[in-house]
Amino acid sequence: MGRMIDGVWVTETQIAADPDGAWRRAPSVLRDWVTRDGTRASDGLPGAIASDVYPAEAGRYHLYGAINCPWAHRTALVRVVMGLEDVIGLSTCAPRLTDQGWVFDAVSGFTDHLCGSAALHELYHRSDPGYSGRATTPVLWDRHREKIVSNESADIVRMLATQFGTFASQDAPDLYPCDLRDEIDALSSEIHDRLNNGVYRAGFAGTQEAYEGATRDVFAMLDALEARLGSVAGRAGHATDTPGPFLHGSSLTETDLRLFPTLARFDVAYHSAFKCNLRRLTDYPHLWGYAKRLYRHDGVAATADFDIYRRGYHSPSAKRNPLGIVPIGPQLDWATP
Ligand SMILES: N[C@@H](CCC(=O)N[C@@H](CS)C(=O)NCC(=O)O)C(=O)O
Repeated sequence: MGRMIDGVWVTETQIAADPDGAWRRAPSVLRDWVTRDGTRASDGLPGAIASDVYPAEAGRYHLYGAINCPWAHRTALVRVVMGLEDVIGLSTCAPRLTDQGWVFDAVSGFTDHLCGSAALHELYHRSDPGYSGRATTPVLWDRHREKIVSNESADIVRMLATQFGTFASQDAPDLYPCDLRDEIDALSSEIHDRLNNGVYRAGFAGTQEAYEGATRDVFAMLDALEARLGSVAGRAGHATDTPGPFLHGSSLTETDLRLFPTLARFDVAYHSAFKCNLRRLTDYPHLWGYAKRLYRHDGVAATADFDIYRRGYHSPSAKRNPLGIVPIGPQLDWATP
């Protein structure tokens, strides 16, 4: 692993926990926007944090991700669910972090077929030769200006869900409908803090106390989601009396696509590699059924690779898995309803 300092890659040997033992995710710093017409005022986007805006165009933008990265996964999911595969290109880094961070590897088929980079940090440098910060996936790249538009997955999800409507498939869902926006924002943010990022706080914790706090958060959130999916009461205030099949009722939304990557990795990776082991996803009947339903949604299965998750999260790590031994299970049946 490493980071960029003044445009130069510097290797690091360990992920640092804070002195209190808690692990804190560094905030994303590249947060410009693609908007429908290239203007700042665009429906669906949060306040004007962007210093620059770009117009939505077919063939102009390219996503960089990694199969094992859950943040990249959510952007890949929105891309397929909206039918934007021919509009926004995709290059995938090799599914392992090296001392050069994320790298490409032609031999195993993970190439940057747009810019021909050997490592993702080269793109950060190309975008801004003075960049300082982490070189994370996902990245939304503008081919015209040769710049990174954004390296924040939540923003990329929102842009793809709301600003590319002209180019999306005719039956693309409205992933951020006006009447559910407050509810979507509130639930997505809670899931982010307690679960999406909670598993990392558990896995990278530097003390017993920090680990226990994070793990209890993870399971409190899973318990709440199980109850929500299983009862009408969980959706109080929403104008439907039919539970599910999605978190906000009958239609698929951003929140579902932000949750799925964490559920997909839970039993094969987080349960053992991050010690999130009070329960398994398969112990939650509603959540497990819901996760499998999402998996069967058009295009979703092709974005998931459980074997890569299992091997990636159990790769050698001085702190968590010094011998690099990879568990052989569990074997899960995602395909059967
Ligand atoms: N806030 C970012 C976080 C992305 C992130 O942490 N990605 C991880 C991979 S799962 C990464 O690239 N880590 C490398 C690093 O931190 O140097 C987002 O949601 O887009």
